[in-house]
Amino acid sequence: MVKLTSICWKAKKLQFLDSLRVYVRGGAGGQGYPKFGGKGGDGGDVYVKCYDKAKSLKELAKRHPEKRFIAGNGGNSHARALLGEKGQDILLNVEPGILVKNDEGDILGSLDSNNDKILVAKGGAGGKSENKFQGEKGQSLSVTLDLRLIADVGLVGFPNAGKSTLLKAISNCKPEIAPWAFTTKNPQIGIVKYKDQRAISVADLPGIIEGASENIGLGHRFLKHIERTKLLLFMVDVHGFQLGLKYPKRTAFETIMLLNKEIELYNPELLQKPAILCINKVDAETLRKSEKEIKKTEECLHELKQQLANVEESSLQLEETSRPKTFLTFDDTLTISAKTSDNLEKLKIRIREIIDFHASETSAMIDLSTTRRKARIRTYDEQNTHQLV
Ligand SMILES: Nc1nc2c(ncn2[C@@H]2O[C@H](COP(=O)(O)OP(=O)(O)OP(=O)(O)O)[C@@H](O)[C@H]2O)c(=O)[nH]1
Ligand SMILES: [Mg+2]
Repeated sequence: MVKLTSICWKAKKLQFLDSLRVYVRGGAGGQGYPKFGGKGGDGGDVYVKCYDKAKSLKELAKRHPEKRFIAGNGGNSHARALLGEKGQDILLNVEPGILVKNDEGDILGSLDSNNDKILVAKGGAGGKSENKFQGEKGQSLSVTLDLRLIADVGLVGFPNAGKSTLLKAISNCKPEIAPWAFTTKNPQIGIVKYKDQRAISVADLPGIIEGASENIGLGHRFLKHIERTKLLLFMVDVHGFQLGLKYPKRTAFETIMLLNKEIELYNPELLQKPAILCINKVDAETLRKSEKEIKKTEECLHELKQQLANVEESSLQLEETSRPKTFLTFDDTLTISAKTSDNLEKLKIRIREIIDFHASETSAMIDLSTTRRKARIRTYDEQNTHQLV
């Protein structure tokens, strides 16, 4: 694989926060009253709860720069009130799509639907005869709130392929579009509406280039956001891509292989997802192009079609390290012009059909993950809770 180590395209200021580590601690249990057998109150618990109107992780970090969430201590038992009060719980509201992990990397739970909750730090038991009337400490740990966007379709492609142009053309989203690489620095979601009110969400992701696994470009940082999509939409510029004069010119076929390789390096399971290939910039005649330009596009398209007809053999032209071990299989391949909206109605229909076709498989997987998730969600008393953000 060609190393592009001399460049670092990392965005200086990433506006978007998709991972936040916070410290959580349950409250301490209150002291018991040995003389009359009085019990101290239990310490409050810390929960993370999915709330679809919750502020973003970035907002949460801004409002709580100390990133510490500590529940209230249980009340002591005393002669006038032998049962100490329970400490105040903390409820940390987060947006859907958050995975909660501890520092060992264990997943404590996944918060996808409104009101899903996870107990992250239990309060200590109040003082009673079993603990010699000494209130116990609450659990304390650091957890990472890791956002994985929930969208039906993920747009995957080299920079400049026209992903944002497509999103703008088919959805309500108004992403930035520019004729240079890495215009999109943060994922954005647009909603595609159909005449019968069906809505499909599409996530535009920052462009990926070869070497992303070595953190070239924006690296693999955003690939986690395609993990939960139902369909991957690969976009390639029919003319290929070149980052700059110092870098190799990649044909459209090579960009497909390199995307295939980068995804394989990130998580080979993602190659099994339903996928569509969009060959972009095959423009309608409305874009007054010179004869030479039209001829060039035709030649590129012809070459690409031949290569796609025999992927394995064609991939031999790539350096061995850039060649994927497992090839993507596309449910459909379409030529489009995102700029002139050519073939986009057909693309919208195919997106929907392919998602629906794979729906039974997907819903089986969702059922499984829901069962697992539900097993992790503890019920608790909504009273006595301090709601956060
Ligand atoms: N001729 C032509 N140009 C297009 C088409 N689609 C996009 N472009 C142009 O290609 C350039 C890049 O488009 P973007 O939509 O910003 O590309 P992107 O894939 O989102 O790029 P990054 O955000 O950098 O990853 C812009 O100048 C677009 O106008 C198309 O169908 N035909
Ligand atoms: Mg873009």
